[in-house]
This record gives sequence, C-alpha cells and structure tokens, in this order.
Amino acid sequence: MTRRLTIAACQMGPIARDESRQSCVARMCAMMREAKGKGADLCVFPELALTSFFPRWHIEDEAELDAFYEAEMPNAAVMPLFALAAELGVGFNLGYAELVREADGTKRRFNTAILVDKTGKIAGKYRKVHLPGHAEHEPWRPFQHLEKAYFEPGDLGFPVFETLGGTLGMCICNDRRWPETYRVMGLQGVELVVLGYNTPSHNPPVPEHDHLMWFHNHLSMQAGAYQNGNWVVGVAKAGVEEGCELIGQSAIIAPTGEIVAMAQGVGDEVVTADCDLDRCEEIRRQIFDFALHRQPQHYGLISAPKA
Ligand code: CDT
Repeated sequence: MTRRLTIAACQMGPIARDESRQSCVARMCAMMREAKGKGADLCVFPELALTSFFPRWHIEDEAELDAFYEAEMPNAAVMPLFALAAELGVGFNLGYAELVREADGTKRRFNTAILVDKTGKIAGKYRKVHLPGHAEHEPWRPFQHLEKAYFEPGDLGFPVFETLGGTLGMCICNDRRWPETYRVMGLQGVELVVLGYNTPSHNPPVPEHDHLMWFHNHLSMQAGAYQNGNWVVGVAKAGVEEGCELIGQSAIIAPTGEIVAMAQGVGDEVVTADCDLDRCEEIRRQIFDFALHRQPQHYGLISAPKA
C-alpha cells in the first residue's frame, strides 16, 4: 500500500463579519474540487473557517457571541462539505468554534478542529490547548484577541488518529509555536500534523515583532517538523479581514524541515504537495531516534505543574 498522500493546503482569504456559513462552505467546496483535480487525498482548511475571526471583537451580548459557534457537527450548513468529501473521496481538516451544552445547561466553548476521512466520517477531534490573547476587554488595543474569554483550554490532549493510511494529529494556530505540541504527538508516532491559523501581522503588545510574524510562523512549524520527524501542514486565513491584516504563507513542510510548497497570495488558494509518510523515518531513525537518544530523566520540569 502506498504511503504517499497528496495534501492540499486550502488557504482562505478574509471572511467578512456578515458572511454566511453557506458562503464559507461554498468557498471550501470549490477549493476541495480544485484540490481533487490536483489529486488530493486531504484538504486542510484554516482555524475557525466558518466565520470571521470573532475574538478580535469585544462581544457582550451572549446571543451575538453564540452565533459564531457550532452546537453540532456536522450541521446543515456544513453538510455540503461532508457530502462532497464522500463523493470525491477526499478527507479534510476543519477548524470551528464549538459550543457544548452540558446536561445542567452550562455552556462550554472550545476552539476545535476535526479530521474527516474519505467517506465523510469524523475520524478525529482536537480542542485547542494553547489559547493566546487576553480574557478582559482591553480598549487600548486597535483590535482585541479575546480567545481567553471566548474559549476554555482544550481537554482532549494531543491525540493522534490512524486514518488516511497514516498517523495524523492536529493542533490549532498558537499551538504551533509550542514545542510540546509536536513532541507529545511525536511520542505517539505522528507522521502528519495539520493545523490552521489566524495570525494578525500586528501584535499590539509587542509591535517591535511585527516584521517577524512571517518568520516566526515558518520557524515554529519547520522546527516542529524537523525535531520530531513529521510532516506539518499549516494553513492560514489570510488577507485584510474586517480591517485586520492576517498573514498568509500557508505551507507544507517535510520532516526534514524544508518547505516543499507555499501559498503565493493572501486569498483563497489551493497548494498541493505529494507527501511520502515514509520520509518520517529518515529523521526518526538517523537523527532523532527517540528510543535510542532521548533522556527523559532530565526533562521532568517540562511536565511539572506550573509554579
Ligand atoms: N489564532 C491565534 O492563535 N493567533 C495567535 C496570535 C498571537 S500573536 C503572536 C498566533 O499564535 O498566531
């Protein structure tokens, strides 16, 4: 059986605040068809791909906030994407805001991603662990980053899934900057990490880093790929969204850390690469043989509870 997957990084341009789910799904379906035409086995879509990046707004009205979340998955609005995946035989990764209603009526909110297999069945779910930004309204900022108010940290860990002929894992946006994200999946034998992101080019607390946002994006993902010997596919929502510039640079990265394909623009764009999952072994056997070289007795601090 072949261990090669053709992966499509399906970057999205801006989503307006009033753009409907149906419109976003139609854009994704068009990209999935294009990806299939290029031989894709898997389409990777951005973080929170069904709505505008709403943590940039301070939203006090609960009903208004709830409108950005999905109470079930799949639902009527996204069914065309699930149906198309099954029809074409293409898997996909989709990020969305998840609203869970507990039996006692309590609401829980997560920044979530799912992996859907080639039959249109959900094969895996992940909830974002590292939530950036702030929990209170900070009016001095030109735009907010209220992920800490609108989501709770994911409670599923970093699971990996046997699907599409390989061992796949997910993370979401800020997670890609943390080495632990990749290592925890690497220790479970992950071969492909897929992720979506919404990264503003301006970071209000440290504007002196603004010119480094593109560099840090690739630096993190290339390091995660090389240091664990896995493929990484990072996909942006890019362009000027509601006045806020989001970086592009969606990339497919080999286990050697090399970028093998990258988006050219900041709009809807499909970029594909032929990814041989067996290449993970090049790194895992020759450089980072975990069984042979890791020294976990010296790594205790990493997993110790926060002081
Ligand atoms: N969506 C998301 O997690 N965005 C953050 C912005 C942080 S500013 C450095 C990110 O890590 O890209």
